Amino acid sequence: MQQTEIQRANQSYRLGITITEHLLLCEDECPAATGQFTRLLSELIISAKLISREVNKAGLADLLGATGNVNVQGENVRKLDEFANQALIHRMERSGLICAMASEENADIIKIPDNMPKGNYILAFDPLDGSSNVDANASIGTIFSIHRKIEQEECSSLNNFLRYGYEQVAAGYFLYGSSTMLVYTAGKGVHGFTLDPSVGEFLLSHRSITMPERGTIYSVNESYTEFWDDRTRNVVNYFKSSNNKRGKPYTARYIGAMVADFHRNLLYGGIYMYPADRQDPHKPHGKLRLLCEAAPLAFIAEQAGGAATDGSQRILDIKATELHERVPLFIGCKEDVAKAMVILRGA
Ligand code: AHM
Ligand code: MG
Repeated sequence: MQQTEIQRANQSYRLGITITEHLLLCEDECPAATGQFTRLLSELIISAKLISREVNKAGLADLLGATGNVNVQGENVRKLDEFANQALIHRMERSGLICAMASEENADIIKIPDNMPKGNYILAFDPLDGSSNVDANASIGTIFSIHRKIEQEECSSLNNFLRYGYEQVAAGYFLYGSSTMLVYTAGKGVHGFTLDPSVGEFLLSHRSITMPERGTIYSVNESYTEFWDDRTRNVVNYFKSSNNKRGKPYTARYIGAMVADFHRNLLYGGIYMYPADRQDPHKPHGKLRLLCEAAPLAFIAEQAGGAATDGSQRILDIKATELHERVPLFIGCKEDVAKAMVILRGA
């Protein structure tokens, strides 16, 4: 009898293939592997477990609310943003695996202290994406993107970060939702792991995730409609209309935490959009950061058979020109993203 995807996922879960076993198996398949990448992911996993623990008890431990500080993006920093950022920086700077880091919360490159060993990886992360949801107990996440250091560059060189998305070695996210999940790609498909709190391990729950060619969900903050240009309005209208290829309106779903919106669309099929906002001087290129949000999710989307564009080009083909560069983002099922692009180009 043929097993369904869900049956296979359940079986792996019960048999308990841990993320570490999975990474070691992948290492075996790659003769050039040194084990550094496995160690790097393990460090990220420990940071995420710490963050997940704090997220789970946030309401009890005075971890809700804002710190009173404003970050480089002009956004209010919440206590959990700060905790997540510190947890990641603290672990990664001691790991001996990282050359330099960039966080959504820090204006500049985060250098590894002189007395710490350095590695060959460049890490960019959004420590707590969608953190405005925290106080309402809705899903949030951590996004990460990994590049190799450029050989001839100093660790702290900005050039290590100003790269094309297609150069990423790996990318992923941790989703702190009804359960905590890790979804990642190292360029050989997309795999999902669910944290089993009873054993404290991430177990393989979603092997080789693939998106459908066309989705049924559109996710966008429609309250900004009046700030979009006509073509962007046309894109959203297409998904809402019965005259689309689906023959009926797509379902609207918007959590306001991209990791959660993206994750649902990855599994169910759909498109997430954060367009440029011509009238807000802070968002002429949308809100989302290329290096720590758009590029890593674009890598995952493509590896799962989906696509991601800024409206004129593939996200992974954009070379960053500044650390906190923002890009409009249309990401999801291949056909839906292609259709959005056709409309945005005015074709
Ligand atoms: P953040 O990283 O500061 O949380 O901002 C990114 C988030 C996305 O996760 C989310 O989709 C979007 O901002 C929501 O913004 P808006 O409230 O403008 O719709
Ligand atoms: Mg974010």
